Amino acid sequence: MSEVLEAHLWATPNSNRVSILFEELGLSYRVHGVNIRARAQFAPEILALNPYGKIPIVVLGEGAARQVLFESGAILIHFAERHRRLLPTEGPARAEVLTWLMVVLTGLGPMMGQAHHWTALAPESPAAAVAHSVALVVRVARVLDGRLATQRYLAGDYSIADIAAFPWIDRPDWGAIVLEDFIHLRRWHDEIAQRPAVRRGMAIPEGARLE
Ligand SMILES: N[C@@H](CCC(=O)N[C@@H](CS)C(=O)NCC(=O)O)C(=O)O
Repeated sequence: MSEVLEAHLWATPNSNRVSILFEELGLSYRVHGVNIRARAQFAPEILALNPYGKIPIVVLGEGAARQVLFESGAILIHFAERHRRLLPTEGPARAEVLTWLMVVLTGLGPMMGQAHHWTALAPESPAAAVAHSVALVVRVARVLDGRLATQRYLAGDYSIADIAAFPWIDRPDWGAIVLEDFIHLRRWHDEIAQRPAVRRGMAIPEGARLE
């Protein structure tokens, strides 16, 4: 019997990191939808898995071997190590992937999330908050664009750094940017968007919408 693998996800960029990862690795997993617009992330059963009340969450194994993982970066690293794919196992190549993964985890996702909040979700959009959050998105987008001017992927071969970045770059409007202003980032985006596993991963959970 195959090992239990469950993912608590919604149609969000951090969830899509995990669905793309699992699709790239060819894993069989069960998806549980957590509609964050309906505040389902604060249901007791979700808080019991992740006290932070955030998705993605992954449950692996059962009984004494059951393990709950949250934080998309930790999930990406755990499964890449376990399957020895999408992350070099040692040396400078591994450090390079982790370096760009950290840029994406700490600089891209949170800044785009803040920009999306101030430009689209908040009841008010104070000019200073909009300018500050969008400037930080532009700053990191320029860094990624510069990197991709000389590299096909963010760090060596296609890796978990690319998987972490893609679902955010696929939603440029959240950061009030247009990919036409970042031609190398756009080239990278358009190539990754063609990957069958990425297409499948971006459509999970099936039917989920972030409204
Ligand atoms: N650092 C976390 C961030 C997770 C996160 O913020 N997830 C969003 C969806 S993309 C969420 O759960 N939002 C609902 C909330 O914060 O209440 C990660 O990388 O997994």
